Amino acid sequence: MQTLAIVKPDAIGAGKAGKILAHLEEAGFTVRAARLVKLTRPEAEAFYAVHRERPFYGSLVAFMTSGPCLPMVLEREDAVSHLRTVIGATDPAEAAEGTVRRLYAENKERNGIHASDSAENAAREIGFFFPQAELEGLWG
Ligand code: FUP
Repeated sequence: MQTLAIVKPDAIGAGKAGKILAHLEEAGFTVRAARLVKLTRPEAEAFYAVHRERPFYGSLVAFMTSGPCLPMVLEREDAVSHLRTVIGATDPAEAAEGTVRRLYAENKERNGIHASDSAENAAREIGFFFPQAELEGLWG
């Protein structure tokens, strides 16, 4: 099973990408695809469209377009729910000890990493960043 993670601009800027990737690999995930990208405003708005009525939406879009981020396709058994456990709660201050957000993130907005929250969203979010042909070409 696959899911989508994004190492966010705060973690990339702080030089934490390598540590986060090692953490994810040690948690049993295989990296199936990855790419460093700088989201445009329309891309970030579309990715977080589900949150467009929330008060933090504008600030979240500004943050997500502030620098490069690293979307990646991760694979392991029970990938969606396992990755949610490994990254921890949205607010790093509330995230469990040893989780990616607790270890490497700053605050509720600059929270280091995104992970899909359902199998349906994982499929949609993987497709947002990685065309099927590109995924097949990497491993075929
Ligand atoms: P999560 O699934 O843990 O990433 O959290 P949500 O889907 O609830 O929120 C998506 C993103 O919105 C978070 F990663 C960070 C941002 N956010 C804020 O900036 N402020 C908030 O109060 C809640 C979320």
